[in-house]
Amino acid sequence: MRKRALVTGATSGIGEATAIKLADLGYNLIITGRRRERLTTLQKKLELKGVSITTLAFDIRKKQEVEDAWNQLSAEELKIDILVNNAGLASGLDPIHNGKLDDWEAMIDTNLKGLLYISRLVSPGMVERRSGHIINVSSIAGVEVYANGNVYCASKHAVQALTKGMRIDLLPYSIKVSSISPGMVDTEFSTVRFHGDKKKADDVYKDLTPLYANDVAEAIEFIITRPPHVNVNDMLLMPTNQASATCTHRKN
Ligand code: NDP
Ligand code: 8X3
Repeated sequence: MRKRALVTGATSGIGEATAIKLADLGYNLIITGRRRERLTTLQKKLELKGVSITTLAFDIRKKQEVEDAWNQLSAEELKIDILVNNAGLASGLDPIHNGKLDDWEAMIDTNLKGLLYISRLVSPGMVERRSGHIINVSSIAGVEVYANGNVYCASKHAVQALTKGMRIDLLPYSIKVSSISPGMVDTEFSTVRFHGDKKKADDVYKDLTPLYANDVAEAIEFIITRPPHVNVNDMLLMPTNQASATCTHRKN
């Protein structure tokens, strides 16, 4: 029987690439995000690979929406082997004294509370079955702090702490918990961070070769294909042109 994975934030970037990778590996999938049409388009594309795809459109910040979506799943669909907690964003890049409360709430509610809502729903089934693997998409921002990254970095540091906490709590049930911490990945991330300012977003990746979403999906493939006795606790994955959160090598 095919295994099933749930990928949050599959409507673009790392989540979409991971969903494609998991479908190629033969996983049935539950894919989530707010943009319903994108989920449907991806569903049609992935079903051609012969796997079963369930789409759930909800705003992960809204506890009731998450629970209502979860309650739509069949008993079969509730058996989730792999959870990829990927949905997340940076909103704004301002010093702490100028930060926008709406940006801060969006990041904390999505990156932290959203991840918790989903994990709270999925993990009891894993505990019951004594198996499963949770992969939290963290960031170099969960390892380092950079100027004006304050709340985004705090949210990803919290993801790192939660990953460690989950690993300890789920240890008796043979459930693996991993995080992956990428540096710059060219997705919609920077366009979202700069509230749609494409020029500012493009400048982030200017004159260097960033990671692409598929690079992260391939790393997630590595993490989930280790033998049962091996767990990757955290994988820090950087572009060759980036040595740390703030140290990049640009061609010009
Ligand atoms: P994208 O903006 O391309 O993708 C973000 C995904 O998260 C989308 O599918 C989006 O779906 C979903 N999402 C965001 N907010 C919500 C919400 N409120 N409810 C439901 N889904 C939501 O960015 P990335 O692929 O780059 O980001 C994926 C993860 O990777 C994030 O956690 C990010 O912090 C992390 N990351 C990114 C890096 C980068 O440089 N790009 C580097 C390190 C980590 P929709 O809008 O349809 O709701
Ligand atoms: C995204 C990468 O460097 O903008 O998490 O924090 S960075």
